Amino acid sequence: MAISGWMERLKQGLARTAQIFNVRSWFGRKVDQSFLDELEGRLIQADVGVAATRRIIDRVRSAYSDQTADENLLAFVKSEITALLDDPAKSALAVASKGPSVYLIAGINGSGKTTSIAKIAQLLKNQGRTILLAACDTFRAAAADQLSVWAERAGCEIVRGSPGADPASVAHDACQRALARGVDVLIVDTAGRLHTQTHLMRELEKIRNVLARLIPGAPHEVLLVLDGTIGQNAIRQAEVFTKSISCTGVILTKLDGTAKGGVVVAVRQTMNLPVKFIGMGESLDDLQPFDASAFVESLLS
Ligand SMILES: Nc1nc2c(ncn2[C@@H]2O[C@H](COP(=O)(O)OP(=O)(O)O)[C@@H](O)[C@H]2O)c(=O)[nH]1
Ligand SMILES: [Mg+2]
Repeated sequence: MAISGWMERLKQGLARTAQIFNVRSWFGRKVDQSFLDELEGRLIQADVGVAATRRIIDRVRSAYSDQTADENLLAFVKSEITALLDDPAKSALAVASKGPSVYLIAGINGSGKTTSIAKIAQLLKNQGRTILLAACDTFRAAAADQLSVWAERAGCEIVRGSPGADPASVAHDACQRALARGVDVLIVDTAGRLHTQTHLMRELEKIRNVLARLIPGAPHEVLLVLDGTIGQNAIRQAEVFTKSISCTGVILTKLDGTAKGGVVVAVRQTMNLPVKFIGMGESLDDLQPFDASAFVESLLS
Protein backbone atom coordinates (compact mmCIF):
# COMPACT_ATOMS: atom_id res chain seq x y z
CA MET A 1 0.00 0.00 0.00
CA ALA A 2 1.26 3.48 -0.81
CA ILE A 3 2.08 5.71 2.14
CA SER A 4 -0.89 8.01 1.52
CA GLY A 5 -3.32 5.07 1.32
CA TRP A 6 -1.81 3.64 4.45
CA MET A 7 -2.18 6.91 6.34
CA GLU A 8 -5.74 7.30 5.07
CA ARG A 9 -6.58 3.84 6.35
CA LEU A 10 -5.10 4.66 9.74
CA LYS A 11 -7.09 7.90 9.94
CA GLN A 12 -10.28 6.11 8.95
CA GLY A 13 -9.68 3.40 11.52
CA LEU A 14 -9.03 5.87 14.30
CA ALA A 15 -11.84 8.22 13.32
CA ARG A 16 -14.03 7.29 16.27
CA THR A 17 -11.24 7.93 18.74
CA ALA A 18 -10.39 11.17 16.96
CA GLN A 19 -14.01 12.21 17.47
CA ILE A 20 -13.56 11.88 21.20
CA PHE A 21 -10.60 14.24 21.09
CA ASN A 22 -12.45 16.63 18.79
CA VAL A 23 -9.34 18.75 18.38
CA ARG A 24 -11.14 21.55 16.50
CA SER A 25 -13.14 22.39 19.62
CA TRP A 26 -9.95 23.20 21.55
CA PHE A 27 -8.80 26.07 19.43
CA GLY A 28 -9.28 29.57 20.74
CA ARG A 29 -10.12 28.44 24.25
CA LYS A 30 -8.22 29.51 27.33
CA VAL A 31 -6.15 26.72 28.89
CA ASP A 32 -7.70 26.92 32.37
CA GLN A 33 -8.89 24.30 34.85
CA SER A 34 -12.07 23.64 32.94
CA PHE A 35 -10.13 23.12 29.69
CA LEU A 36 -7.73 20.76 31.47
CA ASP A 37 -10.60 18.83 33.09
CA GLU A 38 -12.18 18.42 29.70
CA LEU A 39 -8.95 17.26 28.08
CA GLU A 40 -8.46 14.84 30.95
CA GLY A 41 -11.96 13.46 30.36
CA ARG A 42 -11.24 12.95 26.68
CA LEU A 43 -7.97 11.14 27.35
CA ILE A 44 -9.63 8.83 29.86
CA GLN A 45 -12.56 8.19 27.55
CA ALA A 46 -10.17 7.25 24.73
CA ASP A 47 -8.59 4.75 27.14
CA VAL A 48 -5.18 6.37 27.30
CA GLY A 49 -5.05 5.25 30.94
CA VAL A 50 -4.82 7.12 34.23
CA ALA A 51 -1.04 7.37 34.58
CA ALA A 52 -0.41 8.60 31.04
CA THR A 53 -3.35 11.00 31.24
CA ARG A 54 -2.05 12.52 34.46
CA ARG A 55 1.37 13.02 32.92
CA ILE A 56 0.00 14.67 29.80
CA ILE A 57 -2.28 16.98 31.80
CA ASP A 58 0.55 18.00 34.14
CA ARG A 59 2.80 18.80 31.22
CA VAL A 60 0.13 20.80 29.42
CA ARG A 61 -0.67 22.69 32.61
CA SER A 62 2.90 23.73 33.23
CA ALA A 63 3.61 24.64 29.61
CA TYR A 64 0.34 26.30 28.60
CA SER A 65 -1.55 27.57 31.67
CA ASP A 66 -3.66 30.64 30.85
CA GLN A 67 -2.56 30.67 27.23
CA THR A 68 -4.86 30.25 24.30
CA ALA A 69 -5.19 26.77 22.84
CA ASP A 70 -3.85 26.79 19.30
CA GLU A 71 -1.80 24.73 16.81
CA ASN A 72 1.22 24.95 19.12
CA LEU A 73 -0.67 23.40 22.01
CA LEU A 74 -1.89 20.66 19.68
CA ALA A 75 1.66 20.00 18.49
CA PHE A 76 2.76 19.89 22.14
CA VAL A 77 0.11 17.31 23.08
CA LYS A 78 1.03 15.25 20.03
CA SER A 79 4.69 15.25 20.95
CA GLU A 80 3.87 14.29 24.56
CA ILE A 81 1.80 11.28 23.44
CA THR A 82 4.40 10.31 20.84
CA ALA A 83 7.07 10.41 23.54
CA LEU A 84 4.99 7.98 25.61
CA LEU A 85 4.78 5.61 22.65
CA ASP A 86 7.97 5.92 20.75
CA ASP A 87 10.47 3.15 20.71
CA PRO A 88 11.78 3.04 17.15
CA ALA A 89 14.47 0.52 18.03
CA LYS A 90 11.89 -1.99 19.11
CA SER A 91 9.21 -1.62 16.49
CA ALA A 92 10.79 -3.97 13.94
CA LEU A 93 10.59 -7.73 14.36
CA ALA A 94 13.75 -9.41 15.62
CA VAL A 95 15.45 -11.48 12.95
CA ALA A 96 17.58 -14.57 13.63
CA SER A 97 21.22 -14.14 12.67
CA LYS A 98 21.18 -17.66 11.26
CA GLY A 99 18.35 -20.07 10.46
CA PRO A 100 14.63 -19.38 10.75
CA SER A 101 13.25 -16.49 12.77
CA VAL A 102 10.55 -17.89 15.01
CA TYR A 103 7.54 -15.85 16.11
CA LEU A 104 5.25 -17.25 18.78
CA ILE A 105 1.79 -15.68 18.81
CA ALA A 106 -0.34 -15.72 21.97
CA GLY A 107 -3.56 -14.16 23.22
CA ILE A 108 -7.08 -15.11 24.21
CA ASN A 109 -9.70 -16.51 21.83
CA GLY A 110 -11.08 -14.01 19.41
CA SER A 111 -8.32 -11.46 19.99
CA GLY A 112 -7.23 -11.85 16.36
CA LYS A 113 -4.21 -14.18 16.53
CA THR A 114 -4.93 -16.29 13.48
CA THR A 115 -5.93 -13.33 11.34
CA SER A 116 -2.84 -11.37 12.45
CA ILE A 117 -0.60 -14.34 11.63
CA ALA A 118 -1.99 -14.43 8.11
CA LYS A 119 -1.42 -10.71 7.79
CA ILE A 120 2.17 -10.93 9.06
CA ALA A 121 2.81 -13.83 6.69
CA GLN A 122 1.54 -11.73 3.82
CA LEU A 123 3.65 -8.75 4.87
CA LEU A 124 6.84 -10.80 5.14
CA LYS A 125 6.12 -12.66 1.95
CA ASN A 126 5.82 -9.34 0.15
CA GLN A 127 9.33 -8.64 1.45
CA GLY A 128 10.49 -11.79 -0.29
CA ARG A 129 10.73 -14.08 2.70
CA THR A 130 9.64 -17.70 2.87
CA ILE A 131 7.24 -18.59 5.64
CA LEU A 132 5.98 -21.66 7.41
CA LEU A 133 2.97 -21.58 9.73
CA ALA A 134 2.46 -23.93 12.69
CA ALA A 135 -1.12 -24.62 13.77
CA CYS A 136 -0.58 -25.23 17.48
CA ASP A 137 -4.15 -24.38 18.41
CA THR A 138 -5.25 -28.01 18.42
CA PHE A 139 -7.88 -27.39 21.10
CA ARG A 140 -10.54 -26.14 18.72
CA ALA A 141 -11.06 -28.41 15.71
CA ALA A 142 -11.78 -25.50 13.39
CA ALA A 143 -8.66 -23.56 14.35
CA ALA A 144 -6.21 -25.39 12.08
CA ASP A 145 -8.72 -25.25 9.22
CA GLN A 146 -8.98 -21.50 9.63
CA LEU A 147 -5.19 -21.15 9.56
CA SER A 148 -5.01 -23.43 6.50
CA VAL A 149 -7.41 -21.19 4.61
CA TRP A 150 -5.31 -18.15 5.47
CA ALA A 151 -2.09 -20.00 4.61
CA GLU A 152 -3.47 -20.75 1.19
CA ARG A 153 -4.55 -17.16 0.66
CA ALA A 154 -1.16 -15.86 1.73
CA GLY A 155 0.55 -18.60 -0.26
CA CYS A 156 2.56 -20.30 2.45
CA GLU A 157 2.97 -23.76 3.88
CA ILE A 158 1.45 -24.99 7.12
CA VAL A 159 2.19 -27.76 9.62
CA ARG A 160 -0.81 -29.09 11.49
CA GLY A 161 -1.53 -32.03 13.77
CA SER A 162 -4.61 -34.14 14.13
CA PRO A 163 -7.39 -32.57 16.23
CA GLY A 164 -6.52 -32.81 19.90
CA ALA A 165 -2.84 -33.49 19.15
CA ASP A 166 -0.26 -32.25 21.63
CA PRO A 167 0.48 -28.67 20.53
CA ALA A 168 4.11 -29.06 21.59
CA SER A 169 4.48 -32.00 19.19
CA VAL A 170 3.06 -29.88 16.37
CA ALA A 171 5.60 -27.20 17.30
CA HIS A 172 8.29 -29.85 17.21
CA ASP A 173 7.29 -31.02 13.71
CA ALA A 174 7.06 -27.45 12.51
CA CYS A 175 10.60 -26.68 13.72
CA GLN A 176 11.97 -29.71 11.93
CA ARG A 177 10.16 -28.80 8.75
CA ALA A 178 11.32 -25.18 9.00
CA LEU A 179 14.92 -26.32 9.37
CA ALA A 180 14.67 -28.93 6.60
CA ARG A 181 13.10 -26.47 4.17
CA GLY A 182 15.38 -23.64 5.18
CA VAL A 183 12.47 -21.18 5.49
CA ASP A 184 13.16 -17.66 6.71
CA VAL A 185 10.30 -17.40 9.18
CA LEU A 186 8.24 -19.79 11.29
CA ILE A 187 5.06 -18.33 12.81
CA VAL A 188 3.36 -20.34 15.55
CA ASP A 189 -0.37 -20.03 16.21
CA THR A 190 -1.60 -21.06 19.67
CA ALA A 191 -4.81 -21.73 21.56
CA GLY A 192 -6.49 -18.88 23.36
CA ARG A 193 -8.58 -20.84 25.78
CA LEU A 194 -8.14 -24.17 27.55
CA HIS A 195 -9.79 -25.83 30.53
CA THR A 196 -8.14 -23.32 32.83
CA GLN A 197 -5.79 -20.41 32.61
CA THR A 198 -3.11 -22.54 34.27
CA HIS A 199 -3.47 -25.15 31.53
CA LEU A 200 -3.18 -22.50 28.88
CA MET A 201 -0.08 -20.91 30.36
CA ARG A 202 1.56 -24.30 30.85
CA GLU A 203 0.87 -25.24 27.26
CA LEU A 204 2.36 -21.99 26.00
CA GLU A 205 5.47 -22.55 28.10
CA LYS A 206 5.78 -26.05 26.71
CA ILE A 207 5.56 -24.80 23.12
CA ARG A 208 8.05 -22.12 23.93
CA ASN A 209 10.50 -24.65 25.35
CA VAL A 210 10.24 -26.87 22.26
CA LEU A 211 10.97 -23.91 19.99
CA ALA A 212 13.94 -22.90 22.14
CA ARG A 213 15.34 -26.42 22.14
CA LEU A 214 15.14 -26.98 18.39
CA ILE A 215 15.99 -23.61 16.90
CA PRO A 216 18.83 -21.44 18.22
CA GLY A 217 17.58 -18.23 19.83
CA ALA A 218 13.91 -19.13 19.31
CA PRO A 219 11.38 -17.75 19.85
CA HIS A 220 12.80 -14.51 18.48
CA GLU A 221 9.55 -12.74 19.26
CA VAL A 222 6.67 -13.65 21.55
CA LEU A 223 3.85 -11.44 20.36
CA LEU A 224 0.78 -10.92 22.46
CA VAL A 225 -2.35 -10.20 20.46
CA LEU A 226 -4.80 -7.90 22.23
CA ASP A 227 -8.24 -6.86 21.08
CA GLY A 228 -8.12 -3.06 21.05
CA THR A 229 -11.87 -2.73 21.48
CA ILE A 230 -11.79 -4.12 25.01
CA GLY A 231 -9.78 -1.19 26.31
CA GLN A 232 -8.36 -1.50 29.80
CA ASN A 233 -9.23 -5.22 29.96
CA ALA A 234 -6.52 -5.71 27.37
CA ILE A 235 -4.00 -4.59 29.96
CA ARG A 236 -5.18 -7.10 32.54
CA GLN A 237 -4.84 -9.82 29.90
CA ALA A 238 -1.39 -8.64 28.99
CA GLU A 239 -0.34 -8.92 32.62
CA VAL A 240 -1.47 -12.53 32.87
CA PHE A 241 0.38 -13.55 29.71
CA THR A 242 3.59 -11.70 30.39
CA LYS A 243 3.81 -13.30 33.81
CA SER A 244 3.95 -16.79 32.25
CA ILE A 245 5.61 -16.32 28.89
CA SER A 246 7.68 -13.19 28.75
CA CYS A 247 6.32 -11.35 25.73
CA THR A 248 8.48 -9.18 23.53
CA GLY A 249 5.77 -7.11 21.90
CA VAL A 250 2.12 -6.50 21.32
CA ILE A 251 -0.19 -6.60 18.32
CA LEU A 252 -3.27 -4.49 18.94
CA THR A 253 -6.14 -5.54 16.72
CA LYS A 254 -9.50 -4.12 15.73
CA LEU A 255 -8.45 -0.52 16.09
CA ASP A 256 -10.67 0.15 13.11
CA GLY A 257 -13.98 1.23 14.46
CA THR A 258 -13.12 1.52 18.14
CA ALA A 259 -13.35 4.73 20.13
CA LYS A 260 -10.72 3.36 22.50
CA GLY A 261 -7.66 3.72 20.28
CA GLY A 262 -5.83 5.43 23.13
CA VAL A 263 -5.39 2.01 24.71
CA VAL A 264 -2.20 1.75 22.65
CA VAL A 265 -0.71 4.37 24.97
CA ALA A 266 -1.97 2.61 28.09
CA VAL A 267 -0.56 -0.75 26.98
CA ARG A 268 2.78 0.78 26.07
CA GLN A 269 2.96 2.58 29.40
CA THR A 270 1.71 -0.10 31.73
CA MET A 271 3.35 -3.11 30.19
CA ASN A 272 6.49 -1.49 28.91
CA LEU A 273 6.09 -3.64 25.80
CA PRO A 274 6.55 -2.18 22.34
CA VAL A 275 3.53 -2.18 20.07
CA LYS A 276 4.75 -3.90 16.90
CA PHE A 277 1.65 -3.94 14.74
CA ILE A 278 -1.86 -2.62 14.72
CA GLY A 279 -4.79 -4.37 13.10
CA MET A 280 -7.05 -2.12 11.06
CA GLY A 281 -9.50 -4.56 9.49
CA GLU A 282 -10.21 -8.12 8.48
CA SER A 283 -8.40 -8.54 5.19
CA LEU A 284 -4.82 -9.58 4.52
CA ASP A 285 -3.36 -6.12 4.06
CA ASP A 286 -5.03 -4.66 7.15
CA LEU A 287 -2.05 -4.90 9.46
CA GLN A 288 0.31 -1.99 9.85
CA PRO A 289 3.73 -1.86 11.43
CA PHE A 290 3.23 0.51 14.32
CA ASP A 291 4.47 4.02 13.73
CA ALA A 292 4.05 6.28 16.77
CA SER A 293 3.99 9.62 14.98
CA ALA A 294 1.60 8.49 12.26
CA PHE A 295 -0.61 6.99 14.95
CA VAL A 296 -0.72 10.15 17.05
CA GLU A 297 -1.23 12.27 13.95
CA SER A 298 -4.34 10.21 13.13
CA LEU A 299 -5.56 10.14 16.72
CA LEU A 300 -5.51 13.93 16.94
CA SER A 301 -6.51 14.75 13.40
N1 LIG B 1 -12.35 -5.31 12.37
C1 LIG B 1 -11.33 -6.11 12.64
N2 LIG B 1 -11.56 -7.41 12.89
C2 LIG B 1 -10.50 -8.21 13.17
C3 LIG B 1 -9.18 -7.71 13.23
N3 LIG B 1 -8.36 -8.74 13.56
C4 LIG B 1 -9.15 -9.82 13.68
N4 LIG B 1 -10.45 -9.51 13.47
C5 LIG B 1 -11.63 -10.41 13.52
O1 LIG B 1 -11.73 -10.94 14.83
C6 LIG B 1 -12.26 -12.27 14.80
C7 LIG B 1 -11.36 -13.23 15.57
O2 LIG B 1 -10.12 -13.33 14.89
P1 LIG B 1 -9.19 -14.62 14.98
O3 LIG B 1 -7.98 -14.32 14.20
O4 LIG B 1 -9.95 -15.84 14.61
O5 LIG B 1 -8.87 -14.64 16.54
P2 LIG B 1 -8.10 -15.76 17.39
O6 LIG B 1 -9.16 -16.55 18.08
O7 LIG B 1 -7.27 -14.99 18.37
O8 LIG B 1 -7.28 -16.57 16.45
C8 LIG B 1 -12.39 -12.61 13.33
O9 LIG B 1 -13.72 -12.44 12.94
C9 LIG B 1 -11.50 -11.62 12.62
O10 LIG B 1 -11.91 -11.33 11.31
C10 LIG B 1 -8.96 -6.30 12.99
O11 LIG B 1 -7.85 -5.75 13.03
N5 LIG B 1 -10.08 -5.56 12.68
MG1 LIG C 1 -7.16 -18.60 16.20
